[in-house]
Amino acid sequence: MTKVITYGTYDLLHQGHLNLLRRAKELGDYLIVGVTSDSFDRGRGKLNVRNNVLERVEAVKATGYADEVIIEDYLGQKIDDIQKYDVDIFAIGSDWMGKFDYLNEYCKVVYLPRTEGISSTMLRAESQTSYRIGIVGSGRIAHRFVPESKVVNGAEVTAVMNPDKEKAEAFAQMHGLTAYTDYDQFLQNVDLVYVASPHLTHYDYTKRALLADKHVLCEIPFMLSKEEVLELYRLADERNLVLMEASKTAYCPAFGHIVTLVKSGIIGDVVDVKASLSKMVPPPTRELDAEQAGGAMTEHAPLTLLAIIKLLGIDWRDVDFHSRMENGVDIYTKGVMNYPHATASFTLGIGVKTEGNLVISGTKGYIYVPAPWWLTDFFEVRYEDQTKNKKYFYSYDGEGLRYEIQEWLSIIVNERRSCYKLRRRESVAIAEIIGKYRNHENVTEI
Ligand code: C2G
Repeated sequence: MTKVITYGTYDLLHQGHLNLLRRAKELGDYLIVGVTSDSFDRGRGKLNVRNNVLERVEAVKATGYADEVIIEDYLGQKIDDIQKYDVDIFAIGSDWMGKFDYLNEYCKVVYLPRTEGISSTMLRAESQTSYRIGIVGSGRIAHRFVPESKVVNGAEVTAVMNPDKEKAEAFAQMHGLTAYTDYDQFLQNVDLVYVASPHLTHYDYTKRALLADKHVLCEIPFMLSKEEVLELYRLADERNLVLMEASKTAYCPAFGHIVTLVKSGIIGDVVDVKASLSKMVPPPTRELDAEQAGGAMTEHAPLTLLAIIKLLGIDWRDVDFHSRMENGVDIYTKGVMNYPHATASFTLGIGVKTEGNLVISGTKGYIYVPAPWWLTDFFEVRYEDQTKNKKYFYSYDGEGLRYEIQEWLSIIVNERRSCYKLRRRESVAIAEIIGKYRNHENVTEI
């Protein structure tokens, strides 16, 4: 008996898949089809898959070509499967030509002709509303946003707005967009607004975008006080709009997994969270400019507070800050937060260098996430008995902004108002702590 194996996502199963499965089946007597798991696809950068794994398995079964369906869940599994199932032929579409030659060591590799003119990507695009995204601001993060948005279905950046005409035009030319210097005009020509402008302008640009009935994704620091966040969420609610904080770590798969592992108790009760983030910035730059709300706290607190608040919650009891100041900005701030049964600290530097890691300590063990923990792709769960330690690896694709863009669009399309990965009340708590610091509450200069 000749055994054939083939793999795929089989999202929105179409004629191309049917042809492939038929041809694969014709190569032998018994066909095994490996359907990718949802997390495997996310891990290899396929973020837009519509059908979940059960639906995809059902669709493959319904074709009648598969004698057996298995789930593909990890890199390297093909080699295991071929040996485990005693496979004679590995078949795959010609779009993968050459990519699986390494399997020749285990069985025969056949590249079957791909069906032209149809693909899951095409079908997803056809059935999806496409949104015109406008970017406010043209700085570093805005530059990264454009290529990242290209891998998310339904997102098309079409416009940029900067009151500085030269900057707006240079950015637009570089990315093939329309440049605007007038915000109202810009708002009339986009569906969604990504606010990536200087800190002190976030509130105003976001508010005006909401008043113009646009969904908004706003960069960190989201808002600089609790009151501002509450007001804007209220406004978004009244107008049935999505307002989301662009705290990219919150939406990245590995960070989400840390949170769920901790919540499921693998390190016992969490007693301490220590999060650090330091990036040296050479002057002159807005990060070192007091007039532009520069400083380690406004630059880096949003991500470290995200970790603390996701892990310990919003019911902290008190917070105090210790800052080293230079020319009116904190080049280093250490904050200590107390919870009824836990404590947390964050260490932030823009003119002081320190290790930027995250350590979550519990009654049974701890989780160590090395620097740069905010671009999470690896972490380790450690115990007293080191033989129980476990390392977790993930891919962190591109600049990592694709995860938040994907989430933003999915909330809009599915008519939800907020996202469990970063709840509104958590955004409010983060802004509240930043607001306290800016009001000089419990701040000691060192
Ligand atoms: N296919 C095809 N013609 C199309 C579209 C897809 O022949 N128009 C084939 C692909 O070449 C692949 C199979 O159908 O052999 C499944 O395609 P996808 O669902 O896109 O999955 P893919 O990402 O190619 O899975 O481990 C996963 C596999 O390595 C690849």
